[in-house]
Amino acid sequence: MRNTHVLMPGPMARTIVEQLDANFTLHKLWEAEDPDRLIADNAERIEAIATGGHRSVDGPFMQRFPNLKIVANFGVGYDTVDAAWAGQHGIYVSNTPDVLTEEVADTALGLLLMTVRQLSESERYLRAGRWEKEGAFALTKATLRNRTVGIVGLGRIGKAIARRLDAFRVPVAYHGRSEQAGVPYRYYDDLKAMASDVDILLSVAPGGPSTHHMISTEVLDALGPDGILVNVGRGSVVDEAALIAALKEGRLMSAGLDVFENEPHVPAELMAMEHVVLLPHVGSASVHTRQQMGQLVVDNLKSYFETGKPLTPVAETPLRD
Ligand code: NAP
Ligand code: 8YV
Repeated sequence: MRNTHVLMPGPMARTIVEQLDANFTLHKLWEAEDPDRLIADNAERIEAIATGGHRSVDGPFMQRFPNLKIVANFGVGYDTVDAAWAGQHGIYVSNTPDVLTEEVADTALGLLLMTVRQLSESERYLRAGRWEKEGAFALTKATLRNRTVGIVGLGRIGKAIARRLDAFRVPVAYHGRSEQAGVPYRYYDDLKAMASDVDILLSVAPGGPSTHHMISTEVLDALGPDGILVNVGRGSVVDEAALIAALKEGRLMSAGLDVFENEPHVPAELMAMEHVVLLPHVGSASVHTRQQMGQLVVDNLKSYFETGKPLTPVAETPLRD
């Protein structure tokens, strides 16, 4: 494999870089003085791309490498890779499912509780010395008691979130393109109908054209003035301008967001809202889980070049015989 050339467009975790450096001929595009020259000089040789999901790996980019065989994505979400184009051109795309599921579900529950009970705001109140000077923090209007959560995208992570909510004795409903077998939760084929019936909408749906702005003004208005939106999926799923307007106008009570439309930019209007909880895309961000994700990126590449098959190809590029 030492003669196999791998392109890394942007920086990735040290363990990935070290292992790829040890096993392959690795080209670090972001370190090149002249990236276009590096690509032109090595285009024929490059057979794999390892990407952290921060740079778009689209058709025109992949097309520059005539012998490209596989794109290994760090992250279960691969909306920055044009997997459909890759599939049509016989190129595998792999992602990092399962190894992050429980971590992201933990984060989702943390964010849900922080939002419902205004825990960030109440901690800031204490740290500002206001508890001593002004007395107890105001009672929160929201609660998880007698409330229902509607999950958008009951996949691997959605199911792990639902299991946690079962333990909290919070009823769960869900929306997706198809009904899931063997789950006890109520299915809605219509997102707006689910939003009207639940108190909290929790999105863990993937990004990409099919989910773009799926959580719209209409859906937020169906959730209503006592409603709360939590998003740990992708920022593009929510119409962020519509969300800001709904929060400002009191048509929605609050939001807890780990993901944004234009990361790492977070709109100033959201920053100014004390009760809204904003996290910097930390769903999977523990040393333990990021190491497992990084190892799976390396193992996908090694498996492909040893056996002809990656370990975890995405749906658009299924295993071939
Ligand atoms: P998964 O198992 O593939 O689940 C995705 C779910 O979304 C499925 O239930 C799917 O159901 C549903 N879905 C897909 N397209 C849809 C559409 N157009 N409309 C409605 N529902 C749709 O993926 P996962 O492992 O749970 O990960 C889910 C997503 O979480 C990732 O794609 C990523 O974007 C995000 N994520 C975020 C973080 C973070 O740090 N915040 C970390 C990891 C993952 P149907 O096929 O039935 O529609
Ligand atoms: C990562 C994620 O932080 O797996 C995903 O889809 O969103 C996160 O686990 C991200 O992919 C790293 O770029």
